[in-house]
Amino acid sequence: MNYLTKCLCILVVVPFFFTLGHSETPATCSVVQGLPGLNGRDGRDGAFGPKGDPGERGERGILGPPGKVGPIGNPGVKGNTGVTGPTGNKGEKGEKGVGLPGGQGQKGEKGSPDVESIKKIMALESQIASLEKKWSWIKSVLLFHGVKEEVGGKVFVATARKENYAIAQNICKEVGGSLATPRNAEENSVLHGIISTKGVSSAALLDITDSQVEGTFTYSTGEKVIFTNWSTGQPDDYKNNEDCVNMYNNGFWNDVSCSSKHLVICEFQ
Ligand SMILES: [Ca+2]
Ligand SMILES: [Ca+2]
Repeated sequence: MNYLTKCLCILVVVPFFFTLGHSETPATCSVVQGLPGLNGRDGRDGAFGPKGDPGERGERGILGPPGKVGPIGNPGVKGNTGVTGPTGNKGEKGEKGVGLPGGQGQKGEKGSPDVESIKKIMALESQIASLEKKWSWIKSVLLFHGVKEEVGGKVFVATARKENYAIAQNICKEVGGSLATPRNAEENSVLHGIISTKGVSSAALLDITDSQVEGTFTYSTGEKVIFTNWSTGQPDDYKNNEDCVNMYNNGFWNDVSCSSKHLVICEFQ
């Protein structure tokens, strides 16, 4: 019996069996035990069921890739002016620029003399005033005593006073001169001429001394004398107390005590 025959027998016998089973008189039928059939094919898919309830919210997924750049939006409303920021640091010094020469300026006003010129003028005015004073004094000396002699660039002026060396020096210094001091034979002769008019016993002090080093005569400036006209036997430093010098009315010199008083004759140059 092939497979198809077996299937047909089963389809015929089984319904018949059930029919007999419900009758009041059981029928008899020989039953032939067949072989088990093969598994049938899968049935058709059923209809779709109703939509289920939404599931619980899942965990946040990983950030996806950036999307495309969207279109440019409309410009926003202009904001308020912000607060002024702090002053920035000073920038570095720039390079020296090259400027164009400027135009010629306007003519300036007449200026005043500079300070140095004013000082020189004031100094000259002071000197002139001093010379005028000195000249006035000389004229008065000449007016009252009438004795003056000029030799080279030097002028000898005799006073009527007799003083010691220190006072005689001051008298002449106060009027801008110094004690008479012949530095050559010609000056010595001129001074001699003045003294000779004052009497045979007259003598005039000279601006010469050996008070620093005995026997070494110098002018009051400290310079060593360059001309002398000592009288015979002089200088003798009599009693070790003769450090000043005078001129006799014969024109010769003698060392004398500085405290002794003699004619005061000044010289100017
Ligand atoms: Ca002496
Ligand atoms: Ca002497």
